[in-house]
Amino acid sequence: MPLLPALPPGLLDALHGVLGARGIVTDQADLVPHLSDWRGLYRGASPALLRPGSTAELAAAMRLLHEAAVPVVPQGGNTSMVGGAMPDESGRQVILSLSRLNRIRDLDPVDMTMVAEAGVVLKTAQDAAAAAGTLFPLSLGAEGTATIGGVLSTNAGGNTTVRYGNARDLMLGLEIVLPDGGVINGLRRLRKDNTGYALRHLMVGAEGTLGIVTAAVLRLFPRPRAEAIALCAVESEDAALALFRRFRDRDETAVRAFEYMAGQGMDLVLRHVDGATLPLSERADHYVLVDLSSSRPDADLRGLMEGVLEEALEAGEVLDAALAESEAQRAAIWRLREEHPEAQKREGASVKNDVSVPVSKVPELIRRSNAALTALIPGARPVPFGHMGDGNIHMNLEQPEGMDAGAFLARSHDIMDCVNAIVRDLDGSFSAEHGVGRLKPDMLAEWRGGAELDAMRRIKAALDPLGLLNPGKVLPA
Ligand code: FAD
Ligand code: 2HG
Ligand code: ZN
Repeated sequence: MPLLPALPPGLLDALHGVLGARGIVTDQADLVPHLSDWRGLYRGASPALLRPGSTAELAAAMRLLHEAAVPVVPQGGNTSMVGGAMPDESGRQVILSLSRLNRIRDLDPVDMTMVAEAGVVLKTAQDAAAAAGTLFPLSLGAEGTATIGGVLSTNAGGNTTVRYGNARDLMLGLEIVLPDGGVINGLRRLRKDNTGYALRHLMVGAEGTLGIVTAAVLRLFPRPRAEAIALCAVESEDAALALFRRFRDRDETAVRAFEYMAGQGMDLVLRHVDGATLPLSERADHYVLVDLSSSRPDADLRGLMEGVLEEALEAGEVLDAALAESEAQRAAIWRLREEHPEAQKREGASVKNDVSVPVSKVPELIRRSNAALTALIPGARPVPFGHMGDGNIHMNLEQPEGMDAGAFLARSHDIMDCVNAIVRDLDGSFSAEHGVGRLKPDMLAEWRGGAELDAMRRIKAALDPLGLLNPGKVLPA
């Protein structure tokens, strides 16, 4: 296959000139991991992967690509659940990897800020914060691979949104390279900064369609000095919500995560994940993981946990509970939750619905969706789980045992429509935290049509008039 078939002659040499040999990959064998996504939904083609080593190199490369009108797909850890970082099949779209922009430029425990480049892996940022005696609280299953650029560009949520907010809430400033190579140096570590339009917030959640995030000022928090974690079997979805309210009413600031898991999903984890065991006396249809933390060393979180669970046991909401007694038990309980996506994948084909509703409506969402989905595809297995404390449930559906995976996936749109109809009825959203990507632009058109979509299109046209940044993502064609 000829190299860079679709790139104008001379561009490759010019890119070599600004990026150097390490900064450009054209060998198709080396591109393979960048051409398919975690879910296996898409397989793209690309003439080249660019790996700039600095913001200046990236800006120079963007200028060249802009002059040549070559489309660019930004890619961080490539853990997108909606094909956001995938090039299309045309072979014309260049992939821009931020992997070499991986320095933590600064960490200030007085300002409680960290300046991290886009390619810093989320876990590395968490570890750097911890090493400085602080906390960077964003936490999600893909944190060993997902990057700071990716989590900001998707406005990722994860497990701790209930307490710390989502990625947007954890960002104070951004360095951005625009589609024409212009650089916005907005790395201000200010809590107050009302200077014109907040362009930094426009980039968060834009999924690489408006600009490239090259570095960010992130907020840090005091590190936890007391923790208590429990896995509970609960009587129903309503009981799970009632338990959340009990904790919140007692001490709102203590709840770091409150995660719901259906029995079906836990069964899959226990079946597919090596060493996974249930620390409860028997299987249940509903579980919650309660994670409490405080920066006060004298906070009696164990007392809080035991007190609330006792009340909930008496009320019949909680059926059984296991409190972690050690770091190993804490990790084992979290593993039961975090392995849900992998266990579902190992079981077979599944369709994901990353939806949110007002917290009060989560039980109704789960109950109605379960009923509607099993009526739609008899034998299919609803696997709702996720971030109950912030209203975001992954209302996923696992294929019926023995059904052909292709035949099941052919029903994907029916399945998503089925859940979305309920979500709409409950005043929710079709994309809570994973984004729109390549999978859901049609939904965006349907849900956010009229003036809202029109305003989005005008913003896109103003910042990227040639439509070169991540084409085919977020906005419908
Ligand atoms: P990528 O997948 O590489 O890219 C995501 C999007 O951002 C793409 O549109 C890409 O073009 C754009 N992009 C990437 N970097 C930049 C940049 N520097 N500038 C501009 N645009 C950029 N998500 C959650 O919110 N909560 C979860 O709990 C969660 N759990 C997950 C668990 C698993 C097992 C997996 C596989 C994924 C999970 N995700 C979750 C989804 C995913 O991890 C997040 O969307 C994450 O933010 C993506 O980061 P990334 O670096 O992999 O980005
Ligand atoms: C999680 O919360 C992720 O584990 C992935 O957002 C959800 O697999 C999913 O649907
Ligand atoms: Zn999630």
